Amino acid sequence: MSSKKINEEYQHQLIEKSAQHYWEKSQIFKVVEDKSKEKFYCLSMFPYPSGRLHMGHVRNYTIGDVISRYQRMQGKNVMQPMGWDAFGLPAENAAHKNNVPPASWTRDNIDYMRNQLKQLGLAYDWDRELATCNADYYRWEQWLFTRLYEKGLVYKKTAAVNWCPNDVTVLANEQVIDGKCWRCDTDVVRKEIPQWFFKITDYAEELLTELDSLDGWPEQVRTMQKNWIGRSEGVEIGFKIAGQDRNIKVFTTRPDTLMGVTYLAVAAEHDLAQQAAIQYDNVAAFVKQCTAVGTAEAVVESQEKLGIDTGFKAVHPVTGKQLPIFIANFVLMGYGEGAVMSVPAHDQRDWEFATKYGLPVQQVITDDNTNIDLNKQAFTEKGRLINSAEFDGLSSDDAFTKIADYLNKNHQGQVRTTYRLRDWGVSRQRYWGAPIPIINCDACGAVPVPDKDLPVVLPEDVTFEGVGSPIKKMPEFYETTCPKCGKAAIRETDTFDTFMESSWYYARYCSADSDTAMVDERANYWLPVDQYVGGIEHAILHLLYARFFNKLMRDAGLIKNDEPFKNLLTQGMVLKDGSKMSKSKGNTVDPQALIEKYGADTARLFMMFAAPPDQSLEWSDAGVEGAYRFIKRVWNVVMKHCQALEENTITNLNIDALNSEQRELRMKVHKAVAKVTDDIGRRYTFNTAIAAVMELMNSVTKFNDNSEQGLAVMQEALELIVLVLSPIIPHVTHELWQVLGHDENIVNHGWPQHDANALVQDEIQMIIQVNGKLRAKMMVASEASKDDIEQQAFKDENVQRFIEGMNVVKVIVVPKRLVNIVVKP
Ligand code: ANZ
Ligand code: ZN
Repeated sequence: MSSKKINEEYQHQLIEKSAQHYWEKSQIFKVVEDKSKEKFYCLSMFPYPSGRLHMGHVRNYTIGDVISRYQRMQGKNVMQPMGWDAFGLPAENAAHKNNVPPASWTRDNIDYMRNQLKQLGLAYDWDRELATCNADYYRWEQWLFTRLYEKGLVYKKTAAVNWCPNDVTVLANEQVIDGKCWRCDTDVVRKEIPQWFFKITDYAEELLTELDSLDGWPEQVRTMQKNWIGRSEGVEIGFKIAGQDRNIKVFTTRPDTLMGVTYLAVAAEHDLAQQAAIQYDNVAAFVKQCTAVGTAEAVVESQEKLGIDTGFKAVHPVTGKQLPIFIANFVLMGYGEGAVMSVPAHDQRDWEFATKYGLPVQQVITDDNTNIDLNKQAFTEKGRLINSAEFDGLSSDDAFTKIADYLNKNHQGQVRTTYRLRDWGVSRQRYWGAPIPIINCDACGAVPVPDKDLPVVLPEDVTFEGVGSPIKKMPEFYETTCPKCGKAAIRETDTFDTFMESSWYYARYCSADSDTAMVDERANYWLPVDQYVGGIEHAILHLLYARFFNKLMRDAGLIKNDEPFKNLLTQGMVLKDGSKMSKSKGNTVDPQALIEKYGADTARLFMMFAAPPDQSLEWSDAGVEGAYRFIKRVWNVVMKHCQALEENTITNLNIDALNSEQRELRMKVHKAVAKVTDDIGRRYTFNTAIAAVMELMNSVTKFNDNSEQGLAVMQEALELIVLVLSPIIPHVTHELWQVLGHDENIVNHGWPQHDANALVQDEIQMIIQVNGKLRAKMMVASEASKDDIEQQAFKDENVQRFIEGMNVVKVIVVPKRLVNIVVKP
């Protein structure tokens, strides 16, 4: 025991430095595969190296670290890695602003933030650190991309981008502010350019059905993904175009409403709309207005429904009636067929449109229990068919099949499943990203860069002059020769969407040092991630892309697991005065100042105590002070105890020799251990675990017993408190564990088991009187409260006989002796 520590004050700087130094020197968190042990892979979402950590990071990484340290104490082989999501637009913005190349800006930030993470005492295996901007990382996604190209899972097609005609450049969505360019305020337009896509739609069904197996994910996130994938069962119907020899296809989920169709509507980008635009100027103007920026679905939903008649007519497949074909701004080109059969009586959007343009509303579904008033709104529920000729009387569900069969027989329709999910466009016209490994040859077309020429390294020594990506102006980068025919050819200068890099980093950590494979055999030991921790803002895109990439890697034979993340914890936001901490609101608190003033343990304890991890956490200076005081209190109690140990004789704990106060404290200690174990291990309610230890500390502080067994009980209590707090406040507990007489490093100690025998309460006998006369005896827990004792007394049968029909005047409880019930007739 380092007796010189006794009576020293709690000095967080010294303590934290020394613990961190020890962990680093002993490489204690470095892990390798060990088949004899159960593995636990704990991953927190890696940060974008923006410059410095914010409180959201501190919260995220503390949660992951507490779980990791707890699992390690459970005897598992725990891997907890960390890295950097290092590509992205902010680095380019900084380059414009400060004239520093994105590469050096990013790497400086990484160095600073790595140091900050180390100051938080996070139990990472730093040997696995990766930065996605390094060629030894992104070369593997370039490699996979060329494999998938060969398999037909990536393809090229033209798609719209935001284009600034003044700067002559593509803009990211974030760079379009109120429809204008962020730099020059020019109106942004849409432009169609060739881009690369991943066929994520090939995996739509698996991505959807496997959600059911992810029972370690929050229901909310699974629902969000389900809606995003958006599976619809419906019928694709071909309407003949009057006077022409061709069809217009629509997709509907409600073929039961076929007889209520009164017009058709197509998207502005639809062929038919384009043809009408050639013929009529007003149609051309309307189409132009619709195809300007902002056809994102959210915009479409919110804007006023507008349309125009194309002049074309469609022929109803059952009645043969001619129906007008409109262009409508709420029909999306990217969904179904880009055309709808409109049923104003039973679809609200169609109803609003029909009402506005004076189109007929024809009811075909009814329901006896609903008061349907089609003058007010559409009736959108399913029901029973009317006004539908041979289909009258059918239920909507039966009609679905009957009408689909009818159309199928006439070669005018077939059942089809549609997904809202679109293929993933991965081309970005930005500089700071991984180059797309394609060479465009006039003769051979798009040719993937052969393995031997990978990686295609992004030039890092660049200057940002004017606008646009610097590599688009660097012939030394893009001028090359075709790998197929050897003639001069042009390298792709677009880069990958940065979601690419974050879609597989979790797998790369398993074999981060491999320079011969994307991931190797070691991944099959570690995957899937047992616990993933991160923000809810990634509930859809990042998690969906990562799940997709996992399946791509599986199908390329690289890994075996079907899903990447077994359990998902989405941490809540850090709020200040009720709103999210953010730079733009100017309400941030800098973690660095917090760590310097109070230490990492206080920061960690506050974060874990202030709220359950999945709920938002309100910043509180008083809460931080409270956390700091609590740590000091634990420190002082241990010091005081060690002083007493020096001044008194000590002995081993002898459970049979304890008096009732000693037994009582021991019971509280073991109850708390049981609760903390359940709260941390199963419920993930770290806040209630901490509250239990705080409450226990009150009893420990009051316990003043320097007898041999008193000190032994105290020693056990303090050891257990230090052990269960160690995942949360690892530095001070590292120190206190030694102060309590252990040489062994607390990190390698197992998680304590509570002593079930200690929880058994002592029982004592009490007598029950009615009006002073002995009527019964009962056994009562020695800790029982007055209320409990009273209640138990009233339950006694004999007592009930004597008070039946009487009024209870008062009840006197003499603890540990008797209860007297005073009654009157
Ligand atoms: C006729 C109908 C009648 C419809 C009715 C609905 C109710 P979900 O369920 O989301 O898949 N639709 C089809 N393609 C569209 C497109 N490109 N843009 C906008 N809307 C489109 O939606 C399927 C329904 O959305 C389809 O069923 C179609 O309208 C519309 F009482 O067809 B429905
Ligand atoms: Zn060629």
